[in-house]
Amino acid sequence: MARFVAHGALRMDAVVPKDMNAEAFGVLAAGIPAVPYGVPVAEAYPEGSFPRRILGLPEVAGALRSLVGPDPTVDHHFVHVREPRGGSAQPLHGDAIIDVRPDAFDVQLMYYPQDVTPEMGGTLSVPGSHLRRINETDIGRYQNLRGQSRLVCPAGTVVLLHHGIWHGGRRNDSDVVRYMFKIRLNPTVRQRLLWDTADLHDPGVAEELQRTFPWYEPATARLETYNRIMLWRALTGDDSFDLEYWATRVANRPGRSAV
Ligand SMILES: O=C(O)CCC(=O)C(=O)O
Ligand SMILES: [Fe+2]
Repeated sequence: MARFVAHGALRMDAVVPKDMNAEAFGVLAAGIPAVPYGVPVAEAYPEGSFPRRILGLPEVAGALRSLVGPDPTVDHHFVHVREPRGGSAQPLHGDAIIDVRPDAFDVQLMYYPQDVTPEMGGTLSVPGSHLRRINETDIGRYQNLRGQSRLVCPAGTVVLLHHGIWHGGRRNDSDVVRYMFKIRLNPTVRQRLLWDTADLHDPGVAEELQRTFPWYEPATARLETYNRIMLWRALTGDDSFDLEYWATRVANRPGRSAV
C-alpha cells in the first residue's frame, strides 16, 4: 500500500488467463455498452459477463479490495482502441478535473488483453504524479518526463492507477490494433486499513513513502512527501504518523484548538 501511495500505480503482469485474453478481442471489438454512473458492480456487470470475470480474478479482486474496499461502484468504463499506424499520441492528462479529496481516491483499472510492444504505444504514465493536482490536460505540453513509464507488458496485464495519475495513450506505430479496457471504480466505504496490515510498522513503509522520482524538482518533491504523509494518515487513521517531523511541525499552533 505504501508503494501505491508513493507511485500511484500497481502493475500486475499477465494476471488474466490466456483463454480470457483470447475472448477479450471479440468482446472489446464489439464494445461493452455503457452503464449508468455509480452503479454497483453486480448491477453493472451480470454474473458471468466479461468485466465481472476480470474483476473477480483473485489477484484483481484482492488488490481492489485493499485499495477501494468491498462493493465499489462503477464510475464508468471505456474500451480504448488505438488504431494501427493511426493518429497521434494523446496529450498527458489526468482523467478528470481537479479533485481535492485528501482522504479518498478512485481506482482506474486498465486491462491489456494482448502483449503490448514498444511500437504499440502503450499507456504512458508518470510515477509519483497522482498527488500533484492538475486539471485534465493542464500538463499536456509536457511530452516526456524523466522516469516516466511507457507501458510494455505481456498479455493479460492489469494496471491499477490512482485517479490522479498523469497519463496518456501513445501513438500506435505498429500494424496491429491496441486494445485497453478501463473501468473507473469508486469506493463506497472509508478507505482505512482495508489491506493486510501485518507489516504496517515495518521500516520499509517509511522508506517507500519517501521515495523520490527522477522528474521531481527538489522543492516540490518535499511537497509530495507531505502529500503522502497526509494520505497515509487518512489510510491508517494514525494522525500522528510523520516522516522527519514535516507534518507535525507545520501543524504546531500552541494555544489554539486544532483546525
Ligand atoms: O489509450 C490509452 O492507453 C489511454 C487512454 C486514455 O487515457 C484516455 O483516453 O483517457
Ligand atoms: Fe485517460
